[in-house]
Amino acid sequence: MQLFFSPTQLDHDPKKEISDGKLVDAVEVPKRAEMIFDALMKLPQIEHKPQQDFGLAPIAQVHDRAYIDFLAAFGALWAEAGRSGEGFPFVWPGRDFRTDRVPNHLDGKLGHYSFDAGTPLTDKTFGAAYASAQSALNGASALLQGDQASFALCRPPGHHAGKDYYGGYCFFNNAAIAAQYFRDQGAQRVSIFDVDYHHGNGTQSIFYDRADVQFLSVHADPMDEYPYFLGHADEKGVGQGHGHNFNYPLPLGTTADALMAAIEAGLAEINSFAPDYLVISLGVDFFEGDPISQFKLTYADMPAIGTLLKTANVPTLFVMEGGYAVDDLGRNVAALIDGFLA
Ligand code: Q9C
Ligand code: ZN
Repeated sequence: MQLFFSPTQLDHDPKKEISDGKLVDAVEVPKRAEMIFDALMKLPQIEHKPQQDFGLAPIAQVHDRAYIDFLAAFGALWAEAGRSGEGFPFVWPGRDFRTDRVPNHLDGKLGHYSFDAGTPLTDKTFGAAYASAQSALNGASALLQGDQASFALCRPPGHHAGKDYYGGYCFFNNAAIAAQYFRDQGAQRVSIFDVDYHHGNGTQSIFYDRADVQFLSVHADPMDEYPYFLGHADEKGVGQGHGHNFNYPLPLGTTADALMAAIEAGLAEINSFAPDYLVISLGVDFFEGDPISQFKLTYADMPAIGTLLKTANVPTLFVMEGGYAVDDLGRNVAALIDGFLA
């Protein structure tokens, strides 16, 4: 199994984030990727090679150009405003405000292109998010060339990012970019199974009206957990996309049995859809020791999840999403992948 990761992804190195009314230490940090990389490299089946640059075009197949340009320009705009530290939005359009104009002022732009204040933006974010998306594209490319499985160690993560907004530590939607790339390279149908503690709101939104990309997500019930405003079971898709979106919200405190039952239900839908490729948006923030999450899976539960995902029996691209128990992160991901490869 090829592993894709570029050190440029480490350049997004925020020190602080806003949480619980305070500026606290950032949890989505470069060390996450280092821990996962080191643990995966210890698996005998993993190989890591230099990767290709697919450019901005496949990213622009998913994200608006103006949004991409804003992320690229952010560092200069922030410095020009004489500010230091990470950028955070603090004003958003209310329900009946206008969103058809992008404000000139930096604070207006930040609100226009985001949906939360918990996601630090730095002058290095664009480059790192670009490199993260390239890892996903390399992973997709490996499957297009015939590999049965590949692992894109994406970080910053992607599944909360929509076509023109960031949030939830996500800037470019790596899983969506990979899925779209499969389609643009001739695949007929692609499934994205989001197995992260949080609902993959960005990915759902991007494909909500499409029949060619099926989206499924197991996650903590949005009534009680971030992102709060999307991820309910009655979100089925619209227009051509109706019947191609599946949400499996689960209660806080969920353990392995219930999570695995939800994953099995999702796998049955994937099986009927018969995709050419499967993208797994993988977050291990369902781990009991995760500092921001409230599911109760243990290290010992990880291999069985990997083994279960393998039963999809479709060429599979893993795209890394969340997981914030940094010291346990590498071994949790490696144990799950070991279960998948067994
Ligand atoms: N007080 C991913 O897992 N909210 N993103 C944290 C902590 C944001 C998680 C609040 C959680 C986003 C990719
Ligand atoms: Zn998550």
